[in-house]
Amino acid sequence: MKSRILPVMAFSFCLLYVNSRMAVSQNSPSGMKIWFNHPAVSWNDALPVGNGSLGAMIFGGVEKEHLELNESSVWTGEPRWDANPEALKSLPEVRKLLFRGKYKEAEELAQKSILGKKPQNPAATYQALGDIFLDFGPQINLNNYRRELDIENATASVSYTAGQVNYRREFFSSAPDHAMVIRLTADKTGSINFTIHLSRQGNKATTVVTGNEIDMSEHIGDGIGVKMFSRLKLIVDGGTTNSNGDSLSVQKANSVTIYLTAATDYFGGDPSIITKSRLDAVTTRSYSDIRRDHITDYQSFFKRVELDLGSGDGNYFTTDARITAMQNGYIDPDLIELYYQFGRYLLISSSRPGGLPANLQGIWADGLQPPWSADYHININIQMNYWLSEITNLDELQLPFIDFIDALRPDARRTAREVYGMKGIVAHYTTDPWHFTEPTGDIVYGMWPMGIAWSCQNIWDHYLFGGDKEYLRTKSYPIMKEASEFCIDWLVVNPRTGFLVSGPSISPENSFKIPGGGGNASMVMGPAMDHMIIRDLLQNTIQAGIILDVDKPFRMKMEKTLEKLSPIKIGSDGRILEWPEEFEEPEPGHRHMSHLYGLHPGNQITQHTPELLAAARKTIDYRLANGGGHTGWSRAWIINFFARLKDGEKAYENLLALLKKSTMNNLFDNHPPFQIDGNFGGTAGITEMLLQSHSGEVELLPALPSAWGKGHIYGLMARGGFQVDIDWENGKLTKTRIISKLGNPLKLTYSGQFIEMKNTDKGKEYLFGPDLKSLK
Ligand code: FUC
Repeated sequence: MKSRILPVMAFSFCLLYVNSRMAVSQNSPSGMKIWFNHPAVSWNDALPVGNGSLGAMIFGGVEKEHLELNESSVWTGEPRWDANPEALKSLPEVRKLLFRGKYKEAEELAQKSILGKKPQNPAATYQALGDIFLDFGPQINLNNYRRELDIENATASVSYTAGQVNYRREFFSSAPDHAMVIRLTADKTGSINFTIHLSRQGNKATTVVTGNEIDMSEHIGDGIGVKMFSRLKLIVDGGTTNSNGDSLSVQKANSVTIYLTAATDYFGGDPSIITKSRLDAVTTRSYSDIRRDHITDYQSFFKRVELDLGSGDGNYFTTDARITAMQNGYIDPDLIELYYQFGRYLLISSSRPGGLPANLQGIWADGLQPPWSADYHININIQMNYWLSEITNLDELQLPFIDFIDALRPDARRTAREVYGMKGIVAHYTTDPWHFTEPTGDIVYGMWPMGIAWSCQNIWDHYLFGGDKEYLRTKSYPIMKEASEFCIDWLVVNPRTGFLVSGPSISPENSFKIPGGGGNASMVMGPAMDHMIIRDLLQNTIQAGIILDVDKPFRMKMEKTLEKLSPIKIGSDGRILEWPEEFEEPEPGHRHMSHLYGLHPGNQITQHTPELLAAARKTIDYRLANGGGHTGWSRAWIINFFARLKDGEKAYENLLALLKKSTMNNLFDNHPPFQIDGNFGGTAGITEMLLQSHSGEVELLPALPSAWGKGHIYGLMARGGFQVDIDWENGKLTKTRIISKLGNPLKLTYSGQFIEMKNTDKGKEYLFGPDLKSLK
């Protein structure tokens, strides 16, 4: 494989290199392409495509191509009730012990009598759908190899020259046609020869070859799980096709198009029928029509936002080279643009209305037992998955998350009633497509009843950005109301302070040293984050009730509760208190920063609460000084924190750290292992640096770093239904265009300037200059 010599202009760029093999460039800028000059060395290096539910990781092997397939509902397990029958009667005792500071005793009792046990072996888990292997046999005189993902069109390709023939493979997963599509071409007729397999790890699937079709099915999880079915069909132009056992062989073809459809019985229906009707439909259409419709569909989401941060040489090099260069200090604004849009690409490819939400790995998981079962952790991870959806103009893509939380309600109502004897709905740190909500696992992560309450912040935002009152009435408000009902029943008076506190509960996954010795504990009466989440929830539910003009008595009850809810406290060292008392911290650089929820994604700590803002600053500086931000999602959250602290330099510094320390060569976020929340949180963080609207006004360029002297971002959304375009030069606003989608009043601020428009006209655009004076 011969590689291109480095263009002189990028010499300085290459000085940063240790590994010349990667220093391959091209004449045109990469733009919105992630590309490599070698096949994937592992799953983490492969390239993701997806249509919201059906996806693949493409490895790009020349002699042997591998696509690891995923379908978002391929889950083992089943609906179960694993609640601890002792919980209801043990709760008061646990609370008493905690109020008396008997942390160890309280945890032993709660672990034994409140937390249930989920079957661990096997645990319900998300699994890969299967694998497509294309065996092309030995290739000679290999040259010009290129593997790329074009996130402008959501298409991937592999191209190379072998034996004087130029070969090309194109891949995409079409949402309109519910099919994965692979197109093989060559610039010499009769040159395409390969054998194709469709298989599944674990060797329990049944594969049947009929004509030019391979069908694969399995009732996964040894019958405890979904029934899955997938169909692969070849449309071959020229040459011959033969079946040999469980594979098909194609000889001397001019071109081949491969279609794959897949489904499970998770949403009901017979997957063999669903896949057949989809396959029959797509194979009657021409490849060019299918490709055109796929791109049109995808771009209807992608093209809504455009980011330009200026340009550099890095744009001409392979993506892995650029990541290495950035790790060596090279500044590559185009790579940040690519990373930004990759976050949006991943959401469009892993979350579509009517489907399951993006899980811990979106839809892309390797094998039959991915980390954390690639489930739905709702103690930061899935909420973070959707932080970018509204602000980067992809609001429809949040609907699967809201539908999912809605679907938890029957179980969540039972958990509230039977585990705690309370009204409303409750869920804990994680769940899965079987919708379990009861408290399980270990205290340090399991004894936390705020999963749904937190998710309601995303749900309320969907209304604030879109203004869809009917959706609020029929979907969002009912969820928020029931979540509020639980929180009101859950809160108890702290006999020492008289305030209402939440507990037994934890500051997610963090511990403290028990005063006076006795080791570490994590469960208390009154972790700061719970109160911030509950304050948000009740305030938002009251607002929603006012907008819908419903439930006045219940609103008053919520008001009363808010008056007595334990306030945010600042400790003697000026930091926000994470727990009710100033405990020593065994892990001061802990990845979770739950007590900063009020700064982000909440809006209780803003420029309008300067004392709390200063305390939040101290809190984040302390975390970072002790090694904080060491997981991808944790670093992504820190970018959002510094954006909300209006510190563009620190936000930028942490963005570079995210790319240098927690991003793989294919731009996947690295927890480690691969975890998608960091990608989504990173894109949300960049957006928060350029536009904010959480504290009652639309704020332009709140945290613009000096590194981004000139640029623009178009098509962002702000609460109140404002679409915002921003241009800047020399680090200063030059102009902004604001379209009022809902006709709401507009409060606009930039660099200390402020204007207010008591009325805006629905659909009308408003242009403002750097002084916020109207340009019209
Ligand atoms: C929470 C986090 C971990 C990981 C897991 C999926 O438990 O604390 O870091 O992200 O979710």
